Amino acid sequence: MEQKLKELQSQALEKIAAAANLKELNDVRVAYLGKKGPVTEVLKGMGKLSAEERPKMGALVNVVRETISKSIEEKQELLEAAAIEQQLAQESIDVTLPGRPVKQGSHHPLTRVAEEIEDLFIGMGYTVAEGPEVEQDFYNFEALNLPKDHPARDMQDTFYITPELLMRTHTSPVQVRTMQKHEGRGPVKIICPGKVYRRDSDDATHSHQFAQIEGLVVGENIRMSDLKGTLDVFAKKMFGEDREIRLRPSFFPFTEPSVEVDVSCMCGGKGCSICKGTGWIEVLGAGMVHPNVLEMAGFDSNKYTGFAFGMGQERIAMLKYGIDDIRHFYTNDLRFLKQFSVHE
Ligand code: FA5
Repeated sequence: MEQKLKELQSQALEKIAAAANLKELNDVRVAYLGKKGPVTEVLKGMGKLSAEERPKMGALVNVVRETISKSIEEKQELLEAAAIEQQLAQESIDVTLPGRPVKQGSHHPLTRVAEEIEDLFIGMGYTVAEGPEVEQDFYNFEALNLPKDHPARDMQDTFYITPELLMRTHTSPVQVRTMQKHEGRGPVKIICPGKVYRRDSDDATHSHQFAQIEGLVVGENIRMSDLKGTLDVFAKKMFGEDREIRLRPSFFPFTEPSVEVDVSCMCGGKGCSICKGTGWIEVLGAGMVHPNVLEMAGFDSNKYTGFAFGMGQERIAMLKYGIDDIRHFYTNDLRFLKQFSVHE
């Protein structure tokens, strides 16, 4: 029996030494020290021994059991330490590695242009006014000298919601609303940025939804020369000090006289593909506010005069940045948008 116990001990110690991880070590513990293990079996056989042999054998079993247990404990400590080492090695952080770049968003080119135009006019004493995109026929047309069935309504093909309610086709209704609020007392000096809608077919220069910025100044002794000077400052600040403007006679029902305003092309007048060889690029419509519009909004047209102008934000951005298709603004192609990022 003594011999058997010694064999068991040396077998167990060998297996403990060979255990590669905590699970294998636990298997050894269960196999040798568990209730059904060989050491327990030996203990069970003690009853057959003589009274002298029993204590000697009992002491030997205890020694074997303790030796195996101790060896398991030592090995367990070693394995646990190794496991911690391994975990630390796996989870270690190299603080000297370069950081991953954080992708930063940026303002949309249209927002940038709108803010630039707004800042420019705020700097000249204008305030920003806003109004609803779903507008009454009265404000969008009638109060702007465009009664029902007026042929000039065809100039702006309209999305109607009901016969009296529509998606505004321009930001001019905000001018009417603001003038009404002034209750006949000047001066009024506002710009109105915002989205507008027209039943235009989408192409390189047209969109069914686009953004306008309109300006309105009403006061005593406001003249056409004030309009011209204001737009000259606008063109130079927006496109460059060397740019000039020219006014061509035009027609809008709400202004009289009315003009189309061109800015000299970046080619310096030689003629290029952008100005189609003319040296000039059309940028906005403008004019002196029609007396009927002033009167309908509650202003005395004998005392007050005013000028107004309206431009498409996309067209201004296209000119400023040399963009050849208005649809780039709406298709959200990151390759396009990133070119306007100030971060990258
Ligand atoms: C008007 O909307 C007038 N309310 C502007 C105005 C205001 C004139 C005050 C006089 C006094 P017009 O329909 O031309 O005018 O539009 C103004 C600008 O909007 C155009 O010069 C153009 O830049 C832009 N625009 C017009 N239609 C579209 C479209 N479908 N897509 C993109 N931009 C457009």
